[in-house]
Amino acid sequence: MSCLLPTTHRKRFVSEASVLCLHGRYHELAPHLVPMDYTNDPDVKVPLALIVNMPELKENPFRNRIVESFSEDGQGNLSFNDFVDMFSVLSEMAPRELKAIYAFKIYDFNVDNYICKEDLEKTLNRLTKEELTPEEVVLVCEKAIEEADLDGDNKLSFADFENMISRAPDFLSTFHIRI
Ligand SMILES: [Ca+2]
Ligand SMILES: [Ca+2]
Repeated sequence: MSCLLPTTHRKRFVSEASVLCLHGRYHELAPHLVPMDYTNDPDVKVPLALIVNMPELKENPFRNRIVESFSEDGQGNLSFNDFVDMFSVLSEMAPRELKAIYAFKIYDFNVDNYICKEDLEKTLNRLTKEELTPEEVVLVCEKAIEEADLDGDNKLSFADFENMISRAPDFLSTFHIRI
C-alpha cells in the first residue's frame, strides 16, 4: 500500500526508509486512528498509553517521561512527526548534545527547567532499579549536585547538567534505541 506521509522540516537522524517503517509501526498501534494518507492534513495523534507498550519502550523506566517530552500537546499524545522525532533522538545517530537536551527534559519531572534534588532522586531510583537504599540515593544526589552546580543555587540548570554528564560519559547510554 502506498503511503503519503505528513510533511516536515524537522531535522532527523533516521533514514527515509526508517521513517516509512516507523509509520507502519505507528499505524499498527492504532489502526482505527492512523490514516495512510495525510493529503488533507488530518489531526492525528496516538495516546501515550499505546506508545509506552512498544517493545522498545516497555522496559524503559523513563518510558512515560520520554513520550511526554516528545509530545507537542504536552498531554503525552504523539503526532506522527513527534513519534519520528522520538525515535530519531533516541537513535544511535543522534548527536550527544541533542540527547542531552532531551535527557534534561526527561529528568526534569516537575517541568520547571531545573533538575533539583527531588528530580535527581527520582532519576537515580529508576536508573539503579532501586538497588540503593534511600539514604544512599540522597547522598549520591547531594554529591552529584554539589559537584555539577556551577552557580551555587543548589539545583541544576541545563548548563550545570551538561557539566555533570561531561564527567559521566555513560550517562546518556540509556538514551539509545535501535530501530
Ligand atoms: Ca525540576
Ligand atoms: Ca545551579
